[in-house]
Amino acid sequence: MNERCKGLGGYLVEINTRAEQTFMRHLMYRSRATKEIVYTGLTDLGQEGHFYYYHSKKPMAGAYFKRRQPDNYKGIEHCTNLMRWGLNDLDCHTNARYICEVPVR
Ligand SMILES: [Ca+2]
Ligand SMILES: [Ca+2]
Repeated sequence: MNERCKGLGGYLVEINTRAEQTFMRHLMYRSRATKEIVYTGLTDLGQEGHFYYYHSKKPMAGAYFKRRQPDNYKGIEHCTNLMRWGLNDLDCHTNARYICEVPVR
């Protein structure tokens, strides 16, 4: 999915502030994607429990998880999806949509 974002000149979205996360969530709900699973660019693929932005490799800052997440359910949840009350970690092989962030030139 990050490759698809690269094709657009961007990368998987990096949520850097609570306001940005709220904005993303509103976009998602406005597009009626409420039932959709939508990936963000946060992952802990490098080291379990240490979430970072897939594109910039910087540690997670500003974004927030929902209650009781991340739970690394079944030990295979290393990607994240945007939910109403915060982020959730989920299996990176989940068939889902994703948000690309494209810098303005
Ligand atoms: Ca994990
Ligand atoms: Ca989870």
